Amino acid sequence: MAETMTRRDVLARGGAAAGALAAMGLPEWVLPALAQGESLVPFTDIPESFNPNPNEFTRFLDIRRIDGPFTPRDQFFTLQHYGHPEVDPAAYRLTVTGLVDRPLSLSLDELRRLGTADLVAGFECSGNGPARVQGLASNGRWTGIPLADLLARAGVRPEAEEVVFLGADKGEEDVEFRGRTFKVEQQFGRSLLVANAMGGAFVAHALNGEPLTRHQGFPVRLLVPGWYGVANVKWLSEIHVQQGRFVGKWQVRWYRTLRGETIDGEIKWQETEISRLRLKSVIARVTRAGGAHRVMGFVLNDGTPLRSVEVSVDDGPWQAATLDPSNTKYSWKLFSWRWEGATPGEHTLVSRVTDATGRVQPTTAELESKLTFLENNAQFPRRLRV
Ligand SMILES: Nc1nc2c(c(=O)[nH]1)N[C@H]1C(S)=C(S)[C@@H](COP(=O)(O)O)O[C@H]1N2
Ligand SMILES: [Mo]
Repeated sequence: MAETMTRRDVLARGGAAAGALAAMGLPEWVLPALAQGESLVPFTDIPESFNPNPNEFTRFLDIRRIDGPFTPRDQFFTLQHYGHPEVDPAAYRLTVTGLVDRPLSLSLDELRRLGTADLVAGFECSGNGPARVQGLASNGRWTGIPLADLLARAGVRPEAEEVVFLGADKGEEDVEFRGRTFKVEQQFGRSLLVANAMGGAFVAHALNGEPLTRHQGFPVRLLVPGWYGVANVKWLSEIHVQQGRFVGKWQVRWYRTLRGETIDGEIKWQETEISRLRLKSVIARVTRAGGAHRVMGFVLNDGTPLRSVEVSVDDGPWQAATLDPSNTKYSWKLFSWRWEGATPGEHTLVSRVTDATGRVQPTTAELESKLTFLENNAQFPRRLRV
């Protein structure tokens, strides 16, 4: 039985289309853009319960819709902890405070005038993984000002150690201390060492050439290229330069990894903060045009050049995929692979990426000693039916 369906078939069936998609194992929300004569090969591994809009503030990217380098603004994944604050653009100020020679208070107009640089950056949430069909990932072209330029205007004092980024969003938090719990209001906050803040972080007011959406942090957000999403503080309201470490909940408690490393036969347990993106590749979409199949996907990493992306079918040999020429250092890196001689039936496809330093994307088994679920960059086998 031919299990593929062209876009025209789906449209022609009108109201029946959603039912037809569901019968094929595709949830109703998917209708990817397809080229003329191209049809989508359905994945059979998408959990029935998978819901790309679990609540009004959260949105997953349907990775089967990826058909170009930039995620459209209305599809860009969205995740946050306190909902979406309303920020009045007329009253908005970004302040730079603390250990600086010249504290700043900038209006949105001033930031737009200063911020004319572009940065292409893709990222994922550190909680992304197979259960979310890897939909907590996106790639955008951001416009704004390099943080180093902003900090140079303010003049960072030599004794400064950290730069703290505070969002306009806040909520009540339980702060536990030796058996006692205090309820206090907290702003979303993250910090970077001064060296990391100066090394490529970016203050953006636009995504793909248009003002940020409320979902993506309107009017202004931070981007730390090559880092997990949590570093990219949205609705940015204050940049505070300080001595001493910032130890807020979202920095050192909620976003942590506990993993064991075997050294000389002994296991050592380590807790680390979530920082740079771990090397990951994902097969996102498989299409058929004529007799040929095309497998495409994306890689996320910390900006280290890549050595290879490979695809294996049904546990067969690794075969080299082609990286897209549109890829840049901090973008996600699109890849494609031509699948010759696909036979009708169920198949398993998996990709694996290796970077120039020799790091290889691990298997799920190789991540066994990671006890917490964040930073799951394991290879992601996909089931599909040809
Ligand atoms: N102010 C603020 N910024 C935030 C968050 C938040 O809760 N509040 N969540 C972070 C997390 S965990 C992620 S994964 C990214 C998601 O960014 P996006 O919604 O633009 O995809 O925003 C980050 N920035
Ligand atoms: Mo996240």
